[in-house]
Amino acid sequence: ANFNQSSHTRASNDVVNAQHSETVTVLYGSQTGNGRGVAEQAAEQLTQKGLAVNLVSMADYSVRKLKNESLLVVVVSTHGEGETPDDAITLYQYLNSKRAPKLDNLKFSVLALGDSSYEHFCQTGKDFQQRFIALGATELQPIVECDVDFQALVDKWQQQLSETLIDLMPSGAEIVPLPVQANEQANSQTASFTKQQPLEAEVIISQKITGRDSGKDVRHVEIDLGDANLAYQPGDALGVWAENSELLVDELLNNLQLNGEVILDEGKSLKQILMQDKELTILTANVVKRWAELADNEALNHLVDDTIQLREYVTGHQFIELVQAFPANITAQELVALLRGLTPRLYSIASSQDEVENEVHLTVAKIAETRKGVTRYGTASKCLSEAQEGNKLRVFVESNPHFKLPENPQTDVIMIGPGTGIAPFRAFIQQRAVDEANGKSWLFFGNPHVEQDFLYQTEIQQWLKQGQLTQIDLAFSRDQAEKIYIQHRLAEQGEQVWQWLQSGAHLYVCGDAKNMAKDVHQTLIDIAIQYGGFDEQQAEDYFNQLRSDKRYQKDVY
Ligand code: 2AM
Repeated sequence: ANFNQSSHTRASNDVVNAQHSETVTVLYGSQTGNGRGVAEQAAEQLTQKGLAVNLVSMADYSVRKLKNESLLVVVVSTHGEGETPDDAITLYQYLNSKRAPKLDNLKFSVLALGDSSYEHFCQTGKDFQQRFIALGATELQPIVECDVDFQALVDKWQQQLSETLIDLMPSGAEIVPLPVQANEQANSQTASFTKQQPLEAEVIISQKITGRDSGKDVRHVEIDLGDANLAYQPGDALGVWAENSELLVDELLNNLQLNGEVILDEGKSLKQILMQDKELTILTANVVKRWAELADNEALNHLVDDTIQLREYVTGHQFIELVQAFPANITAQELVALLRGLTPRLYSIASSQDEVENEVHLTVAKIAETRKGVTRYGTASKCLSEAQEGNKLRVFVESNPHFKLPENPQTDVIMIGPGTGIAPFRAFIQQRAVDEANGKSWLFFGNPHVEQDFLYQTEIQQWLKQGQLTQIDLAFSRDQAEKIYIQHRLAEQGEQVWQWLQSGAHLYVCGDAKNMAKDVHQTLIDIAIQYGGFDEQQAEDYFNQLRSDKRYQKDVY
């Protein structure tokens, strides 16, 4: 890196000696691009401070190097229900195995990324930290657990990290003024639309694809990308920014007896901030705890002290309901500080660009929950479900390297996607048709009722007829007395599933993380035990190996 190209001088405490001796290894493991982005940013900052930095993905890291590291920065995310990203599996297992080395000479810092609306928030990061400590390493600074609106915490962590690391370095002779850091990303010219700079796209159609009597409202949504250069691959997700509804914000302001017109620091009104920048429809444990402090209500205090009750409350309510049930006084500033930042919603893309060209398709379940006679909606799903032709949406592509078709078109694929989990498989099947791939394909799909909830039924029948889809197994859970789920179909087909896997098939799971993906995983373990002759541990190892080999990929939420 070029440290002394500029003569801009900063405050003297920012001026450091270049060419420090010890290398700082920055290791990242992330399912989406966030972890990599944060790691790159950290590496760049440390480099600019004159430190020697080695930035590596956990997927490319040779675990044997670990014992020789002295300074390690780990950025790792947790996804779904406490799951380790695929890239991190090998290192994670190594650290937890008997082969793990003593790390007495290691100083490290973990930055964990997660989503606090899930139960096992930042679990992978916490596990890494615990293992490093157990192996004798010491923390450079306490673990930082970041929520989905992570930037401010990341900046603070980074700042502190560079100060700590610089203090550790032997002081050299040469003092070099630093170049003023440019804020743009190095690749800003090539990257077209991003989370921060989304594309404004138009809705073509939003069509209900569940029946009139279905308990679910699922829409097939088509969006026109126009002539914008927004490329995506099957398996990628579309990020959709949606504002909170004005009705909901007014109701909240009314309940809190706050004036929405007051202008806060950023020159925006409270109402604008609540509509555009704050999360109102996904509740987190943190928000409830902080609200409990203000409300000082006995029942609520009990609730926040009971982890299980709190979790249930958080998943079953919105902020407005908390406010209504447990009134408290709060100022506009306090409210803004208490609420989590609004984040875009990610939808697995349901189309192949080679098939639909300048369009992108989504499969959207409208979130609508009625409690005490009042229906509460999900922010983006409401907006997408009710969209009319020509409505504008702010979107961007969130690429997902961990959910990709096999490179070899002859490789077989097993796709497990009940409910809206079918979305990326529609993209996969379209893509394989365009590519004239001749590998076999097998879809497992399920939903409550065949009459009401057989999503994309006509298309699926076409695919089967034309051979784009080789095989399908269906589980309509409520069409008979006992529940039948896709994992039951998977178990019934265990022998054949095992044969496919043995001959190199790739396995994909998309949909509910909490129950479905776990039950499917257990069923796969049972299949490997029964047909592969493994014990439980060997079966786990087998699927972990498949994950590392990118042959078992999940997109679960
Ligand atoms: P249910 O609602 O009748 O229980 C898509 O949402 C489908 O997934 C539905 O048919 C739903 O069935 C089913 N489902 C619910 N829990 C599941 C689980 N643990 N494993 C697999 N499928 C499940």
